[in-house]
This record gives sequence, C-alpha cells and structure tokens, in this order.
Amino acid sequence: ISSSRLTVNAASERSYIMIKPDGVQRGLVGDIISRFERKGFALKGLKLFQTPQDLAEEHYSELKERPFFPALVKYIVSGPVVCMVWEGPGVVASARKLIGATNPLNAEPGTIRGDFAIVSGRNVVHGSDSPANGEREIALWFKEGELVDWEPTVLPWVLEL
Ligand code: IDP
Repeated sequence: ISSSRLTVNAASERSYIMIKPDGVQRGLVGDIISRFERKGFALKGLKLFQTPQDLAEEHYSELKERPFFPALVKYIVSGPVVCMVWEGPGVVASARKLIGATNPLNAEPGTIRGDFAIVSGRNVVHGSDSPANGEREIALWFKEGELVDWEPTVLPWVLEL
C-alpha cells in the first residue's frame, strides 16, 4: 500500500483528551487510553504532566464565574494528568460519547465516567467540546514539536482509504 493512501481524510479532526489527577491516581490510565485506541482513533500526542495553576485557570476560563471554579482548578493541579491528542473523523463528538455526561451519575454504563466515577468534581477525564476548542486546548497544553506527525499503518482497515 503506497504511503500516500495513509492520509487521514480532510474531514478529520483532533480532540484534546486529558486523564485528570484522579484517573492517574486510581490507575485508570491504561484502560482509558485503550478505549480510544480500540475505537480506531490515532494518538498524535501523549505526556504525563504536572499542571501549573495558570494553565488550569486558562483551560477552564469559560467557567471562571461558576461557584465550583476554585475547587475545579485545585482538582486539576492536585497531581499529574495525562495529556493526549487523538485524531480521526468525528473524534470530538465521538470522544464525548466515550467519556459520558459531565455528572457521572448521568453517564451511561460503558462510558468512562459511567464506569469509573460518581461526582462531577472527580470525573476522571476531559474531552474537548468542539473542534475549535480542541485546537485551542491542544495549543494550550502542547508545545511545538511535542506532537508526532504519523499515520497508523492500520488506517485503511479502520477508515475507507
Ligand atoms: P465537561 O468536562 O463534561 O465538558 P464542563 O461543563 O465543561 O463539563 O465542566 C468542566 C469540568 O468542571 C467538569 O468536567 C467537572 O470536572 C467540573 N464541573 C462541572 N460542573 C460541576 C459541578 O456542578 N460541580 C463540580 N464540578 C463541576
């Protein structure tokens, strides 16, 4: 198969997915990554990272007027997170489905939050809510050169390339 065929189609998009400190502390990293791998999305960036306060505040800046904002920032900086970029057609909406509702009690069984969490303030994982926010968050959490430009060789078996 010629390498020129192994390009993700133009409809492809990227999502910023983050395993929050509770997910890392609870040993859920492998399980969570596995769900995105099995779905067929392509991993383009991955790092364990201790979040500085100002980055946590910037990431959640849309929520800064909410009463839970200080607790949310404290939660996000409370230990290492796993930062990821996943790519594929429809990845933003699909990842939101894999992750489940914000309040884990409303999250369906089989979703990450449905399977592993109880309260919104310890809901294990983050996923971008729009392609535009995906790009905003990737730029916030990853430096130039930290993402890897590659295509999985299995891509024609996952997408109709
Ligand atoms: P999302 O993560 O499902 O997109 P957002 O509304 O963007 O949900 O909220 C961001 C994060 O803020 C949530 O994932 C959750 O950790 C936290 N959060 C949202 N609502 C509440 C709440 O009512 N109490 C405590 N934490 C909350």
